[in-house]
Amino acid sequence: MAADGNKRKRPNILVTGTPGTGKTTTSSALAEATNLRHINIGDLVKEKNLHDGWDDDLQCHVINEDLVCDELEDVMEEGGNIVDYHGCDFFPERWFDLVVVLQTDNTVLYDRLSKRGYEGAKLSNNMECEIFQVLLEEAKESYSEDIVKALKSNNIDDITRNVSSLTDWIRSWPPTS
Ligand code: DAT
Repeated sequence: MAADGNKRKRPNILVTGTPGTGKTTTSSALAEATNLRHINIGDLVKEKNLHDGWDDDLQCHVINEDLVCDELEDVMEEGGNIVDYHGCDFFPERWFDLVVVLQTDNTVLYDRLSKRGYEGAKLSNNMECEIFQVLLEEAKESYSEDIVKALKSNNIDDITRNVSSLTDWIRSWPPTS
């Protein structure tokens, strides 16, 4: 557990994974089930201009990690947040009590990203990211391994099961031992 975890009345959870693995779908269902606050970092960056412009090659905003961390510090200290982002190495380690890494089989993910309009380098970069388990490795390097949990997200049943087990985990907060 994170060093500050016991002080929080409600836990902070990071939901990460390659784009298309179901972070936003899972996080919003989990927030609804538990009344925790869903923070979609991509949306926050756009709304509050926490970026350094648009990257034409990667077709996304260049996130300003310092501005994002400053923006979230108070709310994270309070607890009760589900943070949804396809990266995890720049947040302070102390923020999170659980880090969930969603994973999707290649053929399923390929279809989801194609439907979303990804093509060319953007599509292949994201497929490689999933094949090489980049987010799982990044999570294990950035957080204590005992709070990192990899969950399959291939179909609706997986979402239902994941939301249900994470809801149980949140309801039993704080841990007794
Ligand atoms: P992310 O936030 O990781 O980019 P998303 O939640 O926006 O992913 O989902 C991308 C698309 O895939 C969206 O149309 C919902 C669908 N999807 C995600 N996870 C799924 C799952 N486990 N089963 C079925 N569809 C899923």
